[in-house]
Amino acid sequence: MLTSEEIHPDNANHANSGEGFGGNDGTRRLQRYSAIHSIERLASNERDGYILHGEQASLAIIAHADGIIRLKLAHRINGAQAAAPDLRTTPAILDSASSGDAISYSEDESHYRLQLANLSVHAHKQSGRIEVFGSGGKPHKAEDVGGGPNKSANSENVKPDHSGAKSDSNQDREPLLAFSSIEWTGKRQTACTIETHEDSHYYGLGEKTGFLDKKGERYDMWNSDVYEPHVPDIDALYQSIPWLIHYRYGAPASGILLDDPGRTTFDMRSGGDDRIIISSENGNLDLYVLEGPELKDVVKRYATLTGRPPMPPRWAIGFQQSRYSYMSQEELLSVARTMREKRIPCDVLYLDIHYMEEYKVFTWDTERFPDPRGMIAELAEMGFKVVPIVDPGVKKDPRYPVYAEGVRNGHFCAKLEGDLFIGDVWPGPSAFTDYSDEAAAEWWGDLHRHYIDYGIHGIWNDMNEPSVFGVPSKTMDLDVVHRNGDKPKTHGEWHNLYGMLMSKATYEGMARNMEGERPFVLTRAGYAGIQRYAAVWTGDNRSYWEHMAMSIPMVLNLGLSGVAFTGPDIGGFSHHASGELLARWTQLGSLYPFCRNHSAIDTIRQEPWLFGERVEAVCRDYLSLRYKLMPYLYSLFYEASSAGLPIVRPLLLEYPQDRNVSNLCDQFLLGKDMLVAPVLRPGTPSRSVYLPEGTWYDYWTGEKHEGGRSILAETPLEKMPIYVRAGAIIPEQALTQHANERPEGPTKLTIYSGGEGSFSLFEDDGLTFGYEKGAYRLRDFEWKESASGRTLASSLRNDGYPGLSRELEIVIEQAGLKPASIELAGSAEPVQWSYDAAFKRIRIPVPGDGDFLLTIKN
Ligand code: MIG
Repeated sequence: MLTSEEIHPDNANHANSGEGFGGNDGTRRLQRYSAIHSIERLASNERDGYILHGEQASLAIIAHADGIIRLKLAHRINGAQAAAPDLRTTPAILDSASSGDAISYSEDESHYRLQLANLSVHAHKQSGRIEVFGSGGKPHKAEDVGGGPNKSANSENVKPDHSGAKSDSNQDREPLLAFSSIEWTGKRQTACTIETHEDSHYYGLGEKTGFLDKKGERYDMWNSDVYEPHVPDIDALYQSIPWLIHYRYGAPASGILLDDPGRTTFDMRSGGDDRIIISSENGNLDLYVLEGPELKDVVKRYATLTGRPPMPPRWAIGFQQSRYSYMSQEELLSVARTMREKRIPCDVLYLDIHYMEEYKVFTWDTERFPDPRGMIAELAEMGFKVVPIVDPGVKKDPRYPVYAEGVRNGHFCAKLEGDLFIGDVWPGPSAFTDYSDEAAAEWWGDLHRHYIDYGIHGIWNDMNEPSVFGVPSKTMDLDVVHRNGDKPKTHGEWHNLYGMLMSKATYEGMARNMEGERPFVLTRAGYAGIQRYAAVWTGDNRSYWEHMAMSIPMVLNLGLSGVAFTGPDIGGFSHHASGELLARWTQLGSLYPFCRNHSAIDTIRQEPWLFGERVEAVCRDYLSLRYKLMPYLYSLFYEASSAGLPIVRPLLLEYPQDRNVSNLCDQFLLGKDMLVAPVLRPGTPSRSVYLPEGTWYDYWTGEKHEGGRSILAETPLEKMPIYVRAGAIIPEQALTQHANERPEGPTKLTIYSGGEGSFSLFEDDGLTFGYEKGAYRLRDFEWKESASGRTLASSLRNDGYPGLSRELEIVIEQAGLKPASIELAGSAEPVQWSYDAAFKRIRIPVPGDGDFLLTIKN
């Protein structure tokens, strides 16, 4: 427990001095990348680029991919000639990112100018100031919704500059970003200052505490096992995604990735309101600048740079129940039976550390779990999957085959001199696999055959920051060497990659050994690109109302940072849940991409039925809602996997012109058309909900609301407000108890009239990688309204999965008066539709065969 002694006036090193390494505190020997004296074309690189040479350093500027430019600093220590810059990337960056544009170069008295297809870079010779310009593409119209002064730049003036000529044709517009100084200390630490604006907003940065907009905050990137409560002071959690989105109303959005898996800092505080300072302890200023113009474009480009998530098996999208720990086979089976008896839909049960013998990974405690094979088979009969925890620490025990084999084959992390790194974790002194080494990673991956043989297809990676007990650093020694092929890295340089490389080895090993089935991996630690291998849960939160509220901005910013498949421990991990908290958190969690109830040893149990019938009913109803919405959710997972968009979104992503939503994070969108407004405090009979422009319907009652304003929603315990945008097309199915149970009847497509919209429905076997080779069905639906009538067009974009039922039940809500007629183009039979006058609802069964056009005549 810390006391006020911490803030003793004599204690000089107060944390809020906020200095990045580049802070101008005058005490450090700062070097500047200032005057640029020459430019040189990058030789022998697949991508086009130039190097700017300054007094103390050189800066390589490389066209990385469409709309993405890379800036990499190369130091020149003690004035020596800089070596050719090493342009190899970390595993965060996809090899397949398309090769960059050709760069043309020109120069005048003041500037070196580099022109790509869209982006351009101007380097000021004298000051070294680097400006990156976008294509000049106009973003959304800058509109004032709901008032507020429009201080933004007038984007009408923005003109594209493809001249590359000497005239300063960019003078009349603002750069996307300007690097006003790049500095480093004598210790190799670097910092760069980026000029922004008073009215700049910042998003992304992965998994951080705080609100949606990171303005005024300062965060470290250093994967940390933080059991202390997750409060605003905590500047680093389990994930480090050094990715920041810059946004101003009316101006093009942009993003910056600092690809450095060592300790880095993003400081939006110490430089004042109009600059950010990004620093790297190891001196790796390896920056990617991504252009918009829209926020969505920035997010999509980030996905082309670092990867999109693969489709999870459908069961992994179902509800999951966990506990630290289910202590025996009987206990796990009884949780499963209770779920089914009580009709609480559920797909996955977890095994935390007690399933192992002495916490040795790839073993079973045969006293607690005498017949794991029988147990898993019985659970499978009931429609449950089992996901066991696998930590990185391998118990140091010469009789333990995993340890013995790892040592013999040199798979574990070691110091340069050869000593194994041994750290204390659950099993006691343990070795840690060096996942940067190909052979070691493959060995680890294949060890998972052990689990697959028992019928296990999902793995939970924990403690992979890595967390180490009893040492001040709380992690692996920084001088441990990761072999990484021919480019060894110290742990200090690659710390933030450890967890991701573990999950990569796990995912790939599982995929190799599962005969075409898609594995599920859940991880606590990660780095940029983690979405390619694992879902992310947000670690050891507590059963605090505040932590439930904070899960929203966390999940939203993770989504803006490439990680779509994410969610917190529902009900809270440590501390003790109350029934009301569990009810509210289950409502909220039922619409998060990752939906798992988990709690810690020694806390009150929090399975959905433990707080009386009323809470149980709330949990049942909302988890059932999740399963009814499975076609919607599953299609959103496909959108994440194919387009790189998040599943839950801040309103800002869909309404970037709306000045009321820049920091709105007590409500969110599921997909683009469903607005979710959870209750985040106890005893709350009503809450205010902000509806953006357009018409919205209460999902529960059908009540119509005009947007662009806040409304007050009644919130008895049974109700979490949900609204649907007019024009939305929402697919649903009949309730099932798990995700692989076949729903009865046709897929229901509900259309909310009064606006226009579209939806792409994705369907496949939910299980295999077949979809990567075209074994899926993708149907695009489009709803249009005009004075003479309304139409629903369906077009089959891909028809690679013939096994599926094609039938649809189309339901048009708020349909107005009874239509004169309804026709289905191409169908000889008259359409058998019905009209419910009380609800103004039309129902139309459609055989759904391929393309069709449904016309509703007024
Ligand atoms: O607390 O394996 O975040 O979900 O139940 C130490 C036991 C270790 C931390 C994880 C938590 C898990 C627990 N683990």
